[in-house]
Amino acid sequence: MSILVVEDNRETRRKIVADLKQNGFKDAVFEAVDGLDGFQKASQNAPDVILCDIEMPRMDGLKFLTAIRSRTETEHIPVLLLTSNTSRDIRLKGLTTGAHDFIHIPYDPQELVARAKLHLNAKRREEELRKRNKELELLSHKDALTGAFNRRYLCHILNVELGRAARTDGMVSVLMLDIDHFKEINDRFGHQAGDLALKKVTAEATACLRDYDLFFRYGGEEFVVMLPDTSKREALKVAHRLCQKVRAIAFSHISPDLKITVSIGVAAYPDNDVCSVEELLAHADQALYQAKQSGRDQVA
Ligand code: GH3
Ligand code: MG
Ligand code: MG
Ligand code: MG
Ligand code: MG
Repeated sequence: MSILVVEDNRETRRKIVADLKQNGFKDAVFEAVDGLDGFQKASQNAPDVILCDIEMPRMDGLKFLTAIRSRTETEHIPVLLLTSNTSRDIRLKGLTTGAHDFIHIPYDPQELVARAKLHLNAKRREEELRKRNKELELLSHKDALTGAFNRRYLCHILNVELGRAARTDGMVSVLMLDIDHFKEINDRFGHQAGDLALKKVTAEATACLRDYDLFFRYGGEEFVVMLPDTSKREALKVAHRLCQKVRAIAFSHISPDLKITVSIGVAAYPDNDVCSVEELLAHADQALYQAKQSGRDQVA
């Protein structure tokens, strides 16, 4: 945790820094001599709390605040404005520009430290929440068993991708995979072996796709691959490669007889003349049905 003190009055600045250092912020206090200096230091170090004077040369406290709030790296940092005989007008401007608090100069050292700690803790809690929200958001996109993205995320992201392709005259392809005779695999080797097969297929497929291709668990033993910027020709190649990869998966620790294969249906925008996610997936599903009808372990 670090505090930045932005104050052009040398005496006030030194005193604040000394008070903070004596009260739990020993190696964590930085100083800046005016708004511009403060803005540069805040941009470099992203301190946890900023104490900032209002009247300063080069860049005053309100301009400093505006600048801090306009950058993603610094927008959440609590700023406490130092006010001496500041007008009500300026104080209101400070609040509406994003100041968290005011400290009246001359200040009470204990109160100054207490306020700094209050805002530090609040910021820490906020950061924790933001982090957890991000983790939850990511989790809400994933399937619990395989770690693949889930169907909800597929609908969202494929819609985004299809929109982009339509706007930019681009392409997007999808593969729909279904494990062949999976019911038999469960029946012969047990449900746990079936679960493992689902995880293995996910791991193998994810490993052989490009970074910007996404792998989804669509339902039970069905998966979808989204291939941005990919023609149907290219998508067919990817599908054949996936078929081969799955065929080669060994489950020797379960049984040498456990082998899995997949059937894959391919569809592409604009090839299939589709306007919606539903239509694109329906085409892939029809192709998958053909692959199944033609004997499984193949691409259509
Ligand atoms: P096909 O080649 O026509 O696709 O035959 P299939 O047996 O794979 O298809 P079917 O739809 O008859 O059976 C799918 C099976 O997948 C049935 C279901 O119990 C199993 N399944 C679905 N989700 C899971 C899961 O999470 N774990 C396990 N182990 N099995 C699952
Ligand atoms: Mg000043
Ligand atoms: Mg199925
Ligand atoms: Mg089926
Ligand atoms: Mg199946």
